[in-house]
Amino acid sequence: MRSVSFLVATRAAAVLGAALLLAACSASIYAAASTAGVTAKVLDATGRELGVLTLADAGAAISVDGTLRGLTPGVHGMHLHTIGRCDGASFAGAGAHWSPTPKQHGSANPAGPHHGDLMNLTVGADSSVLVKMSTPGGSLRGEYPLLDADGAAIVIHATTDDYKTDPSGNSGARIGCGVVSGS
Ligand SMILES: [Cu+2]
Ligand SMILES: [Zn+2]
Repeated sequence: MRSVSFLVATRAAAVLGAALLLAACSASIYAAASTAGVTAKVLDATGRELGVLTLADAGAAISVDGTLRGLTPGVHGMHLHTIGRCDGASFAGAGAHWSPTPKQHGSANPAGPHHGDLMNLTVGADSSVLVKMSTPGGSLRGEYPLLDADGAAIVIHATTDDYKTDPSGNSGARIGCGVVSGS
């Protein structure tokens, strides 16, 4: 009798252990799917890769991090645009700036900014720039989701964003584009 109840207890512990292992596995899969692996591979108009940027939820904002190379030295505007496409002449497929609320462009605009308005990139003489910034609001998939049905793209412009001229800060042509994607 003692040995039978010991056996039952052992089997129960084994089942419990398996259940905990399963729970741990599905929890880590869920975490990976919900918070990691959202990136944008940025290409120029000729299809040359400029770098990969990583996007992540950061409070009531989205962080954008990475390194870009092969850009013209100087200052370039950069924004999240509202459609996850980089096709068309001058990457027109990316659409306008991501703006889930009715705002105008720019942090220096009293009626702004768009959620997709980022800081200017200052590209050094070596043609590279370290990107470390965040959006003024929104989230990847929570409130004001960036990753809605039509996705999003990150766009780099030829010249400086003045942070106030609607709709795109007078930042010139679109010279780089990356579709935001991830599981
Ligand atoms: Cu833009
Ligand atoms: Zn804008």
